[in-house]
Amino acid sequence: MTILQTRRRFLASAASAAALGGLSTLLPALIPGAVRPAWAAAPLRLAVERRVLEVMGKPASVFGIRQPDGTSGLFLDPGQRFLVDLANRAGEDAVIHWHGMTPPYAQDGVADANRPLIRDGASQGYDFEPRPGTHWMHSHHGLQEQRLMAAPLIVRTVEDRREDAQEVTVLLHDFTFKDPAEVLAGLTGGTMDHGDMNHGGGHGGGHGGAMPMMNHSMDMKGMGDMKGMGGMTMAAMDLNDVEYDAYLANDRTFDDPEVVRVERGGRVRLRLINGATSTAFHIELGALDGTVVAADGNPVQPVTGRRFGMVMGQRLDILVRLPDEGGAFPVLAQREGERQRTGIILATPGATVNKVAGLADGAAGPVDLSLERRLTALAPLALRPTDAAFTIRLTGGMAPYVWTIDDRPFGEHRPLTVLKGQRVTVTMVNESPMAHPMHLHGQHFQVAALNGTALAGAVRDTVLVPMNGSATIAFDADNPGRWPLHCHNLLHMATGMMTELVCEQTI
Ligand SMILES: [Cu+2]
Repeated sequence: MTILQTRRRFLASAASAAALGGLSTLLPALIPGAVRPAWAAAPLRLAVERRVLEVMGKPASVFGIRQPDGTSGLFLDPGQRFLVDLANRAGEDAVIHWHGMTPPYAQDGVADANRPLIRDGASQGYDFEPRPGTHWMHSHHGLQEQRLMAAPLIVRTVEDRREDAQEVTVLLHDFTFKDPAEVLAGLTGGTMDHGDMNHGGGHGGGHGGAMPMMNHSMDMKGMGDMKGMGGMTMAAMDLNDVEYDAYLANDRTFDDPEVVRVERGGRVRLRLINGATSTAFHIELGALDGTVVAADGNPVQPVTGRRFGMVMGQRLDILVRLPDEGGAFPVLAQREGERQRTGIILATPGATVNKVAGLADGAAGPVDLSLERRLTALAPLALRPTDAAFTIRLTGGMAPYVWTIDDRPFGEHRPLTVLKGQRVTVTMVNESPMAHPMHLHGQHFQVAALNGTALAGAVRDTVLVPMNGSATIAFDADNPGRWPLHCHNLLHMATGMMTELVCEQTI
């Protein structure tokens, strides 16, 4: 570990953190009803609310993040500012993280010593320059994300407007009728004290399956033999922690899927968001050829194919062209290691829309790095020497169900401390028995190495670190603050797999 911190700098950063924290006291000026100059743009209004969703014919109480007209999430036009008033009507305290945005630290939507939760009934204002691309928003508190406290956050560019493609946004999710806290307790054996990580559940409208896959404890006995095997058989047994009741695409299953009307011969830009808490998906385009044009909102050199992996937290923008003769074209998302799938259907006028089975004929393999290796950023990092290089180990396991970084759960973590302006690399070595989608807040990074092989990969904010594998990310630390670096498997994060990148303001 490289630590270039001095006491003086630490004090300076503490002062700046206090100043950043103080920003929240300025934010209520954006709340509706507050006095603001007549020339100022009105903030967009979003509310965190409860809603009833019907899943497989049964009602379920979930959350939503909606505009007054019912639109889920936000769609910003080129040049539009992220000027938002967020009202919490969830019936409990909450905080919403703007996943993919790189706002000032105080507005990132994570609660900590400097940034309080939004109390039930209270509002919070946000005002920053949004980052273009396909992003999303979700709770960063307790297990609320498992109850769909999540929505798209799309920031369009002038180029998007020019490309003459219909925009189709799909938010994927894994759904359980169970109280998420019960699901987690089933994994931990109920022995863990989850502290305040247990908020937000307990409102399911039914009593579905969601059985934790306790065969993992059996798998773990073979752990010592797993290294170096690299075999699909062992890997396949360790892909999923939880059996969910349903997999959703824009809140729906293939029992009653969303059918999007598209034009014969038309172009569609799929904005796909893996908003599942604990499920990686294979996107399957069937008869359509797809071209990946952005990863986590950042343009990449075009990569064509019909099958693309996406881990939790990640986004892919895929361009497809409908045939001139038209038809109905499912866009499938199949759960890794399994047969379950969800998705939407693109249909041209008059097309016959056949039922799509919720189970594929065969099980999918694991989501691996095959797409990641093919991706190259259109706007890569400049070449320059590294100032601070860190290596962290992804640790923990199923029995007990505790996931950690360098064998330390969040709270006992050792922050990675850098100075603003430094070129930083972080190598994440997975020594645990599962894959982890690792997400960094506050800045995007370029994928610089996979399993020890250097590459100039995609610019992203979430990267898969496979079992027995490693990933190196590189970025220029340009956003002062304490930024979470964590696994985007919610259950892994909730049991400890999180640390912080502390970017200190230089004097
Ligand atoms: Cu994980």
